[in-house]
Amino acid sequence: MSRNAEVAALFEEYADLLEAQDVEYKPNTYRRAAESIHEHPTAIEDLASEGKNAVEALDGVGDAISSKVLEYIETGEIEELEEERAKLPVAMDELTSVEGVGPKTVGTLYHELGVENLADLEKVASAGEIQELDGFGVKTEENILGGLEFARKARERELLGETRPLADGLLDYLRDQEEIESAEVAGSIRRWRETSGDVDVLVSSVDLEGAVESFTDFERVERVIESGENKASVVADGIRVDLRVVVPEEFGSALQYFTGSKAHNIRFRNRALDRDLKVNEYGIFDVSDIEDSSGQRAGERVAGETEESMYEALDLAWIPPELREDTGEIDAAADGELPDLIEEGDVRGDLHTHTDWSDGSESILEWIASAEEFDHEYLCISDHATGPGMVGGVGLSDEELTQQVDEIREAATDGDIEVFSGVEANIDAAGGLSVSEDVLSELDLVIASPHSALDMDPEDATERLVEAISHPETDILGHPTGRLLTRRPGLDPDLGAISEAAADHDVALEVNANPSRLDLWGRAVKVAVEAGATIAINTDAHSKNEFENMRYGVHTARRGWARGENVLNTWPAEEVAAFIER
Ligand code: DGT
Ligand code: CA
Ligand code: CA
Ligand code: ZN
Repeated sequence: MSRNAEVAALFEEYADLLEAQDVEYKPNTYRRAAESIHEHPTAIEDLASEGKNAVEALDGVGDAISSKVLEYIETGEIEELEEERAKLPVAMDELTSVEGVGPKTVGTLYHELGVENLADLEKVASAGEIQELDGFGVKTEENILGGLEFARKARERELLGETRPLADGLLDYLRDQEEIESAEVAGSIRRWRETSGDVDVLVSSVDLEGAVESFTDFERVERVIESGENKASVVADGIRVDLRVVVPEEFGSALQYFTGSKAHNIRFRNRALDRDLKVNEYGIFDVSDIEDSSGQRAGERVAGETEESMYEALDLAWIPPELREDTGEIDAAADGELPDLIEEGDVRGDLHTHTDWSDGSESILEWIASAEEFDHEYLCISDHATGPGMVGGVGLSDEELTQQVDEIREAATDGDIEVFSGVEANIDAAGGLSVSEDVLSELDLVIASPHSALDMDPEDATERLVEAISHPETDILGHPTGRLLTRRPGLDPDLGAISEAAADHDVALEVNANPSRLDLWGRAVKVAVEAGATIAINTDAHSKNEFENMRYGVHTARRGWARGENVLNTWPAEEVAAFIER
């Protein structure tokens, strides 16, 4: 594991501390460096061991910052950061995680009210002390209280982008153990829900205790919370993981039960009761001959070894875990009307990506090669345009965009892959786009995304997004709500209204596959698909490894009942070209 994220977080903190004290320019310099270090594929400690020049070669990293990197790797501390921390001794990361609280607010709240952490913030906000401050008002205080509530709930859940890789690593390890016959992740992660309370893992074995022991021996386990003869709970990578071990004959029934969701299981169980069957984690039992049906394992067992047998016993087709949210999947399975869901292998390209022309890490040529390596048939380069929400000179001007189109078209002639030249334009508060019509019409593909004013009320947000969709040049509405999971809620538009507008204007609605966004999400995708809108699943990749995030988008679209044909980037390149031309 490289230490890039750790070093980047320190520079972020440093930038915030400076900004809180009204230092100009410098904060953005440090933020840019933090991002560049974070995104860089080489471990920062390896670069540091090569010497100062190797660190300084990173984008946005100059003399002062590279010295601090070396200082930190060598001594474990950055003196200037320690000085700033002493001037402003606050839990910066914690406080700024509250929507509506930026570094400057943190500075003011510390100096005026002595707020150092979330508990302090909660106290002064509920006591009405914030609205009394100069430049703050009742509305600001309300926003902070709302942000606190959201942050409190969010802190209890982990991103799928953290839990899924942990589960994958654990499953690989468990499946290698001699005494373990099969292993699966269950719970919300198997359903690909965007956040999870914990990781639930199920294994089958005839040696229950041996399997529990293998589990607690997993190298990423930091702490064993409890361990019994057929179950255990541990903390691994800072995340709670629950294990259940069952005998092989019960694997299917236990998997069905522990996959959930709870609402799905309740409907499943009620359907069983209608048929005089009893369902539990040990199987399905025929209780038609038994008068007192309360006995735990009474009745003849009719299913349980496989999950398919469980559904079959209730005259149902096997239901993909992503659909198990009680939104009509049981009726659809009974009627043979489950959708033929999109699969990871259906995806042919990625239509929202960034190069080093804005805040991505690779040049146009490198980026095209990376997409080819990833076996994409096509790629859209859609760097940020300047405009509302873009800070620190990240976005491209009209003139730069015009230059970039030429470079992309030139670069694209060499490779085997179709390259669309695009832009990610910013949607302003009124729904207008931050790029001139002339330039937009020169580009192959226009993504319109909200990056600012993300706390407007639902009616205004709907109007704003419908306006952006109605723009004649818009092809894709990018991360439609701008939400950041566990960090900020984003816009809350009328999903039916934006879906209808998208269908009318031949604009695709994005499922942004970045695991911090997953925007749109399952329920929203279902609304969009039902309204006849087209979906685009894009990674918004800024560096090569982020191409891998496509799978989170695909499974999110599956949660929205999307078929391959509903998704623009499963279509052949010519059909995509035709869609964005009209
Ligand atoms: P999470 O962890 O909050 O993201 O959500 P889940 O769905 O993973 O829930 P969790 O970990 O509490 O339980 C895992 C699964 O076990 C759940 O999806 C369904 C099943 N389950 C747990 N408790 C009950 C229950 O009381 N009744 C039924 N029918 N199923 C349950
Ligand atoms: Ca769970
Ligand atoms: Ca659990
Ligand atoms: Zn964006």
